[in-house]
Amino acid sequence: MVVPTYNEAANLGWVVGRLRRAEPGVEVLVVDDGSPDGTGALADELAAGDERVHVLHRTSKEGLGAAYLAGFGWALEQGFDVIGEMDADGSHQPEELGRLLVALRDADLVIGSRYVPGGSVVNWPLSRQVLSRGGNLYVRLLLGIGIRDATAGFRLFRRATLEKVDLGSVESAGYVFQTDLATRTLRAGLVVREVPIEFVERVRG
Ligand SMILES: Nc1nc2c(ncn2[C@@H]2O[C@H](COP(=O)(O)OP(=O)(O)OP(=O)(O)O)[C@@H](O)[C@H]2O)c(=O)[nH]1
Ligand SMILES: [Mg+2]
Repeated sequence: MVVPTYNEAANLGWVVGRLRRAEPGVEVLVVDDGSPDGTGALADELAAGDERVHVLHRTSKEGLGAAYLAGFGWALEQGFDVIGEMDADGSHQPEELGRLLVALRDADLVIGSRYVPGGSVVNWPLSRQVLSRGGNLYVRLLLGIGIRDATAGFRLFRRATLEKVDLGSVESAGYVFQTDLATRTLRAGLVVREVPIEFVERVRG
């Protein structure tokens, strides 16, 4: 699981601990963009105490997409068969990862989705819900895709999926990276499955 961080010192230990307990076989790569709050040093401490925790330090904040591309590159190089994404702030619950793993048995990309039946968002004000649902409707119409939650960042890719979507030509550096990768996966003729998740608004940081 690739976990990008920018100023997540209040959350990282909590989330990585939960992830390691929920899925002991999963390795974690923290990709920190030189967070001024010391998240990078905290990640190093976690890695020093756990051989399944790794850290990639980047020198400046270049956006979520750029951090994921770096993380995916590392994970592909290491030879992992399944490569995932999740936020470091607790919005994506490690305890739900097991269901995503099961769904990947017959999919090339699994998205933990807020907007399929059974999915939900906890503690978002109406304005944020409208922005997120509106953004999803917009990209769905613009790109002609059927994914209900194309902006979601709790995901699992098969290694072969990342190899087929030509990561070298990805230009989206920010949050639109998620939509870009989902669309590329569909256009490569691959199977995308959405699994309902409960998304929880960050409580700290
Ligand atoms: N490495 C890196 N991580 C980032 C960057 N921007 C955001 N992140 C991380 O990406 C994940 C998602 O970002 P969030 O800030 O939670 O985005 P959000 O959920 O839309 O916003 P919040 O409501 O504040 O939680 C978090 O783990 C962030 O720490 C970045 O530029 N570089
Ligand atoms: Mg968040």
